[in-house]
Amino acid sequence: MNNENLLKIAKILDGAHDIAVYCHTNPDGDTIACALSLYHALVERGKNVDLFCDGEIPEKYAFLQGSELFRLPEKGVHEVGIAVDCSDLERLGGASKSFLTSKKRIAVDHHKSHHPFAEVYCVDTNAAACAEIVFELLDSMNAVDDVCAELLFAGIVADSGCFQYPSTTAHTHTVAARLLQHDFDAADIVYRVHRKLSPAVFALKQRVLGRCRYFSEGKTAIITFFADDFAATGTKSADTEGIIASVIDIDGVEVAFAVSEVGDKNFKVSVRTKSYVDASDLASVFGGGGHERAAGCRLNGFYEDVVDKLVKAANDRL
Ligand SMILES: [Mn+2]
Repeated sequence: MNNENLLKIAKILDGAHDIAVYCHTNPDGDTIACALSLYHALVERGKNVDLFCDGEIPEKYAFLQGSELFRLPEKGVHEVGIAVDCSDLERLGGASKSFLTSKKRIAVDHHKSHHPFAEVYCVDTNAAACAEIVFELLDSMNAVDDVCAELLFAGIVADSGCFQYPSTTAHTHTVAARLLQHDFDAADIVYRVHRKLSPAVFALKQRVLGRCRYFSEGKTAIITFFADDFAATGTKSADTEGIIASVIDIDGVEVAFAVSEVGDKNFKVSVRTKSYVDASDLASVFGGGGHERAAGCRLNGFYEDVVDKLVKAANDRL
């Protein structure tokens, strides 16, 4: 991490009165937590702060203090604009114009694909969550209080899969340990951010996991979300998130596919691999991509043909 840039950012924020904080589109727990902790810390210091996000805050994050204060991007020039967890200008969506009108522009991010778009930026690609970097920033300003600690902890839990993804480092745990010295209910945050699910999503999970299919002598497993499943449970495609984790966790399974029927003969496929198959390479067979252990692609055709193609691609790599 570039501490010099972090100190520079702290100085700019300290000297400014009128600040706008920007999240990325389809906001996740990390970008929301970073923005809200900055908001809280800066307001505590008497700053005038606006929170902008081109997109709705997911219901699960509505409990975070200040989440109701996000507004859609609007006109108005701020002294300083700071974007959190955004890898490039496009990630700000409709808020990019507003960001560009800020007199001074700052970015704090942790994406490997970060493409510099701000005058002053701090990017640490080793951070499991952008919240780790925002912690360093606020800590250098002596601004981390109980509210900031709770928010930043939520951001880290969200982006590290509750300290489970390979991106989790000793530094992630060190920051978490510092945050846990504050007064907030960490177990409650873990429940709300990482484990909580609605009865509707539980019903969806129950239907779909009950029909899990095995191939390649148990090394490949496929679950399928048919349009009927969404209709019967009152859920939508976005609710499938995370369900595949239960499938790749099965002992012996090396490749897991979650196939979602998103249209007529149109399927969205999530790929997870356990130890030696490259998920992004597998997804690339069908024009998709992603990371080594998690990737995605889209396939058209009859359902059984889609399954055959996926199983064959998996077999070629097992
Ligand atoms: Mn992030």
